[in-house]
Amino acid sequence: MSRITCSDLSSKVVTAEQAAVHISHGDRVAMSGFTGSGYPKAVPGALASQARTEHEDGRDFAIELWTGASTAPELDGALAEADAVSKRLPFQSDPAMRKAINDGSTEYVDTHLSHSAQQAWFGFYGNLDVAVVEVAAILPNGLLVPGSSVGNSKTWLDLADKVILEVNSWHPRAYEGFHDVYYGTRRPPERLPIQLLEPMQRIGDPYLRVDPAKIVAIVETNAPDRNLPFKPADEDSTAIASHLVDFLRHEIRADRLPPELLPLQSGVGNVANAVMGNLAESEFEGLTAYTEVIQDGMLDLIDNGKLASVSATAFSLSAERAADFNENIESYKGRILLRTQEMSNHPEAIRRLGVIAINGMVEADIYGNVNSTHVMGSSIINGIGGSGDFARNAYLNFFVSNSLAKDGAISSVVPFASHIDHTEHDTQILVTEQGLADLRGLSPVARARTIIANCAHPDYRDRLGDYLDRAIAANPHGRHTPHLLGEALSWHGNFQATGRM
Ligand code: 0RQ
Repeated sequence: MSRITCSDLSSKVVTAEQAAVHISHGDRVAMSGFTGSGYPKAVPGALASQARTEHEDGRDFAIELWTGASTAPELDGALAEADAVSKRLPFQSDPAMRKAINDGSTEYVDTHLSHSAQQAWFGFYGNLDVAVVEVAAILPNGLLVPGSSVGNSKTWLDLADKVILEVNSWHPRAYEGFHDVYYGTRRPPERLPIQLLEPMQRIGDPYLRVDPAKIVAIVETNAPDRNLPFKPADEDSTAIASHLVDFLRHEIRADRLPPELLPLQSGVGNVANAVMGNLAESEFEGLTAYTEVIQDGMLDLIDNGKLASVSATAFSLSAERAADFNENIESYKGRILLRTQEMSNHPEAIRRLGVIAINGMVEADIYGNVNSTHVMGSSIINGIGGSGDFARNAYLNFFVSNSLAKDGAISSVVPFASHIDHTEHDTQILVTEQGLADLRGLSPVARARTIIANCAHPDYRDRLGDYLDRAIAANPHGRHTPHLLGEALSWHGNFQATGRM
């Protein structure tokens, strides 16, 4: 049965190539999609071909590209390879897009994921010309059923002058009822409190709305989401997960956490997935999650009954897990709710609910400043994503990483972070396979001693201790956060000069 049951809109169905013609050089184009889910599958490729033809004919063709978060090779990859993106925001993880950003051909505005929708509303990014949004179905009354992500789709549909819809029948039709789209957003000073008092509370509508007059094209597809495989948990990620879970037990014994914990947030990546795996084998019961992304590990926790419910904005599943979910979607109804990313990452909700946030990092310095985004201070990996939204507002926040990278040539604990996404004021608990540093309530030098002793790899521990001791000795009037300024970034310099820190 057709997924487009609105007779007024059926006449707008065209090919992806015909739809892409509505996008012009210089347009600001916002697309759906979050961590490889719910992004348009056909129009971006057609747009990339259009850009190549324009370039071959000697004309410029590039758009500004906004999304929810990361997408996939068919979107970020295709457009970056066609040299068709002048500016990108708010988050990406595609190798071709990353290369274009790092070689300076695409500008990148790396934004907190809770900020992107409101900053677009405030007009900080300029007028939005076109929205390209994937959905699972269009209802007879013109309302839209989202698929595997909500992300920023609501805002893009509201703000864009023109709308192109992709209706993807790969998403189960039974997605109807899995979403909560908040329509109470106002600009200051008219803003109201967000009345979200528990993770699964509905505060919006199950559907996306769109003004039918703005719809210029509808494209039908049947194509899977990106679906990345996960590495099986290795010794290091298992060690990180077990330090973290032991710490949660310790907090329960100290009466700082209830036995069913507080709502969990888990970032993207293999370590985050391994932590969920460890929880699945633990004694915890009745857990909840208020997070951005649902990875395989969270579905496993639901399946084995440990996790009662999850509020998120998107899935990010392996191909096998996505196929299994699509087949058994009915059994998850009422236990999974997908919200706009404005709400899944809302500081007010995160702080009120008391979320426990777990995110990956690239490196931390001895004082606890965390770099989540840049290699050697200059090259972006992905972006800050939601890590800042959650870390600053969480009840407890953890940053996790191996203590070494690149076969031991790099220490992930350094004298000074080469780029700072989360300042020492925001980071509470660092975890590596070596151990866990609880920084709550510690002054900078005490934090440094704890991080060096508990998290740094033994190969680098003595040198970090020596740096700290010499920094204290050299700064008789600067012993609060002492540094040797000429040496603070020398470890990164060593790596660039010799291939080892
Ligand atoms: O590079 O693949 O070339 O070897 O960085 O590192 O160890 O695989 O770690 O997959 O957990 O990702 C911070 C990137 C960690 C991720 C980051 C190199 C390492 C490897 C990846 P290779 P790992 P993970 C909610 C939360 C920001 C967004 C976020 C991230 C690559 O967690 O993007 O938190 N976070 N969102 O070799 C140089 C170091 C390094 C290093 C690792 N110290 N120096 N390179 N690498 N440490 C979700 C969303 O917001 C959508």
